[in-house]
Amino acid sequence: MSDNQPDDEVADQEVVRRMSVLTTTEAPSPAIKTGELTKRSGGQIGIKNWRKRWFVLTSDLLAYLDTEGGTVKGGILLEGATEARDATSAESGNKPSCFVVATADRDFIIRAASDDVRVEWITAITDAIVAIKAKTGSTPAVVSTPAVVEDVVVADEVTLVVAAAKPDAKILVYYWPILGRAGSLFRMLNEAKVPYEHRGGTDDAVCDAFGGETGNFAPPVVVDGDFSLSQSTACNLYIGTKCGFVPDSLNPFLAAKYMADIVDFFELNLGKKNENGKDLYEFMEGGRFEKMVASMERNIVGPYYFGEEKSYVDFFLAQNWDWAHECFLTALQEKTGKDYFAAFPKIKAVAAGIQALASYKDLTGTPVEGMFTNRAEKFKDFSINPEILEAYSPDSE
Ligand SMILES: N[C@@H](CCC(=O)N[C@@H](CS)C(=O)NCC(=O)O)C(=O)O
Repeated sequence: MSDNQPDDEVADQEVVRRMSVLTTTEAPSPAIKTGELTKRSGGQIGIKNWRKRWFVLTSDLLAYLDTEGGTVKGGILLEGATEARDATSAESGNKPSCFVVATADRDFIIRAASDDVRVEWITAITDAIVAIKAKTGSTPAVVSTPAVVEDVVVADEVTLVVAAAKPDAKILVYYWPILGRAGSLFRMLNEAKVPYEHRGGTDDAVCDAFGGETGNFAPPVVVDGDFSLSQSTACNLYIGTKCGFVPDSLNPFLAAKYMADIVDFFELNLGKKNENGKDLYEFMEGGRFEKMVASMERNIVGPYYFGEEKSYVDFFLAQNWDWAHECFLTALQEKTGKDYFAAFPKIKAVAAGIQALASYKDLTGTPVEGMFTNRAEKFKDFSINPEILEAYSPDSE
């Protein structure tokens, strides 16, 4: 059964009735197991939300409440449940310790705090389902199908739906044979060991800039089954989500903002001001560079953008960092002897954290194998013109 249905979390009357019986003294069906778990809801407009819920398992019900002793948000009448089992990585979005409770109507995806806790819940729910079947000999009945969507979600643990129309299709990344704007995509796919194929920027008429009529203008373009998209920020969000670089602490609205900040700084400011020595000098030394970097620094919790776990935003920052350094910042720093990011340890730590990944050094399978051992050759078209560096001063043109 698929779980791609609008979510709900408006408790069915029968769930509430059974829960209220449970809380009375003459409870015929005491709780077998209780505890906090995180439940994935099948939200609207492609957004899946993960919410912490207090779960109560009885002999005939798995109910979930907003808090322990709080309001019943929904539940599964176990006579309608078919099984409890480990979730596949597609179902969990690569989150660890997830399990599925399947019913005739939908699959509930639930995350436990550890694999051991997951086993405990699967065992307890399975025992309850088996006991009901033994008693009634029943086949699954239609269960609670609440009709109303729960309150509008504000970013507690949100994951985009990345289920493509053909979930088993290999991801295609169309880009030139360099890391460039697709670098974070290749790095995330490599790190998560998600199979993909690199194709050239002009292949398959996938971009409108090169003969296509797809609505995707320029590389990078990601094609996943019947779904495709371009723009490095959007591709980064899609591939990052697909690869599971979505820590629980990630706020998707802030993630979008951070990626836009990164593009503004690296592409639209740093990447434009480096076209002549005077502008570059004014940008780097006149206060604007520091102001922009300081602002980005304030957004990083540390050691990564959203805390302990790395997210797709961190890969995006690292890629822009690498590109700017390879193209001109390293050369500028060598010329002036300055470390322009010395006062910004958090940004440095994000870049260093991504660069420290084993997959970062091993680019096997990407279009750019050997890039770091042959930097001058790979970057010769992108490196800053030495004359601009020579003219790096307040009064030259
Ligand atoms: N804003 C777009 C820019 C895309 C872009 O400029 N792609 C370059 C390669 S990095 C390209 O090949 N453009 C072809 C063109 O504009 O005709 C993004 O971030 O993906």
